[in-house]
Amino acid sequence: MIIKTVNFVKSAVKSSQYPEYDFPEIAFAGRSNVGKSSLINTLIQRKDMVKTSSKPGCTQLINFFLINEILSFVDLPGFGYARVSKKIRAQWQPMVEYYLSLRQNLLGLILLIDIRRNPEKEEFEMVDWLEAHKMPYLVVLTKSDKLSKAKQVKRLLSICSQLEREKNGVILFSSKTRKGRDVILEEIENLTGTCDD
Ligand SMILES: Nc1nc2c(ncn2[C@@H]2O[C@H](COP(=O)(O)OP(=O)(O)OP(=O)(O)O)[C@@H](O)[C@H]2O)c(=O)[nH]1
Ligand SMILES: [Mg+2]
Repeated sequence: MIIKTVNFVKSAVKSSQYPEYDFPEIAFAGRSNVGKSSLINTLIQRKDMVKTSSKPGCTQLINFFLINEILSFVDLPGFGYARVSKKIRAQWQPMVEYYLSLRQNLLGLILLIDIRRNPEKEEFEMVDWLEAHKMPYLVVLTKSDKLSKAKQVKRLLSICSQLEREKNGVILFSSKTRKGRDVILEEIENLTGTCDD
């Protein structure tokens, strides 16, 4: 898939604020600071279309982007960041849960996991939810540039076995080197049936 145009559509907290279009939609989810916004920037080849930060908790709203005027990407607020206040955390969880359960045009989800961390309760819960709802998903291991090639493979196999997932459903990625970008775009194209011509 070649990305020709990218438009930021809007930010939303509740369902009445979601864009009304029904283009196929792909959501990006994962722990805070895992690299969701950086992954989207890498896919769309814009340095800072989506705001990123070294401090966790950067994305606090659901952000919608329209790709090639036919496909929607959604940057979700990250889960599992302990340092935000209880009140904010209490708002985030339902925000993401409502989105996942309400959004009719959601076709698939990309679950990001830092290659150096093992999946925890939140990731297992997300996978259980996706399986229960038969929602197609891809697991992307981010920040692979932080490890040697040999370690990357070791971590890939370990995370696959923890998630009981086949190797080809888990992708090594780095927003620094852009490793994995083409594979992810191909998977999105397969899932949504969108292409550039
Ligand atoms: N080395 C390396 N750093 C990365 C990579 N991806 C993201 N980062 C860094 O990790 C930090 C967090 O990245 P973001 O993309 O803002 O993470 P996020 O998941 O959107 O975070 P929240 O919006 O807080 O949920 C930033 O400092 C990024 O530069 C990567 O592939 N390699
Ligand atoms: Mg973000």
